[in-house]
Amino acid sequence: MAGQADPSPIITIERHILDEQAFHPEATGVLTNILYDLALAGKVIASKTTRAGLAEILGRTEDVNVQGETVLKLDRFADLTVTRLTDHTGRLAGLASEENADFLPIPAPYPMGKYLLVFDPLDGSSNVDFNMPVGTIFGIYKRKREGGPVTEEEFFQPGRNLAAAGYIAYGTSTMFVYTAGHGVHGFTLDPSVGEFLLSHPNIAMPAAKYFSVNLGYQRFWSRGVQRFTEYLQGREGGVQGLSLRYIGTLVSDFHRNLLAGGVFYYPADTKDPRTARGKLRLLYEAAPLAFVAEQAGGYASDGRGPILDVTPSSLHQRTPLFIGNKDLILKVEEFIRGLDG
Ligand code: P6P
Repeated sequence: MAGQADPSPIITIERHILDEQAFHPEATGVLTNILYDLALAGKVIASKTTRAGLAEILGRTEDVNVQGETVLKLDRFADLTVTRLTDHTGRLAGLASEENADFLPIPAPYPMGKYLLVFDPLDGSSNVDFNMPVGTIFGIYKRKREGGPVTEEEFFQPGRNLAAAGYIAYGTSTMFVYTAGHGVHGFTLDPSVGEFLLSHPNIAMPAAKYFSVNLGYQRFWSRGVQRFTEYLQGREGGVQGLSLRYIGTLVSDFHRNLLAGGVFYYPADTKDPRTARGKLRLLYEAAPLAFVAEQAGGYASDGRGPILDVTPSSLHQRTPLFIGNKDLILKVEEFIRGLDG
């Protein structure tokens, strides 16, 4: 009927997170507020990434981070944005970022909270110079202890302990995707009102359409991973009809596979001693996305077992990562068990 109002409700991320809180009777609203803070950080970072070429924010700083990578101006901007929006609120006891060698305790005189934030402020940042999509990944843990100064080992928790996790994808639109243990929900930023609006409620990973891997490194993989790759390409009884899509930003490759169905993997390889255990980091990349994947009916493995069951022993520990449709990720575990011993 002409002029009939759209009956579907407009649900902002604030509204949705508050409704989510109902699932957690013990919730005090603190976790909710941390997610608000991260959504705001996403808006601020999006405002820079979508006009990086104009904002004099491209290019490199003089610094090299703990990964041995030159810190880009946008990395630093994203890291400071998340830190400055979360370190004084009394909700966190500490933050661990890809950009900093050590965790950041909450600076005096700010009050200490009961949660820990782990994050990669700008995943895929080297792609910004070429106008490719990038993202922010976050995970939120409860402290292991009540009160007192935070210690590094409080961050060494398996992903199974995550209270919430998600990412912000800065692409053709800006999306905030999160789970607090009751499904995965996606919000799209409406820049005209500056709000994230619910656009993808209860995301469930469909059957696989894509596989995402840097085939340029194929010769450096184990036999089991090479056999898995042949399987995905349809050889020797393998899967038929998968397309290869590889953006080179974990968040973007994961997000497409979450919505369209598929697997992403970055295996251990022999190309560089630094990637002998894989390139991606367990604490603030693999584990948060593994939580999202499992909540959407998928699965994430280090090639031997669930990523969510691995307890980190250092902040920047790397891990092989196989993530996406559960049937296919279980298949790579089978090939690795059978061929790599
Ligand atoms: P490669 C980006 O630098 C990143 O950390 C992830 O976002 C991405 O999945 C991976 O590295 C790409 O690595 O070796 O294929 O360029």
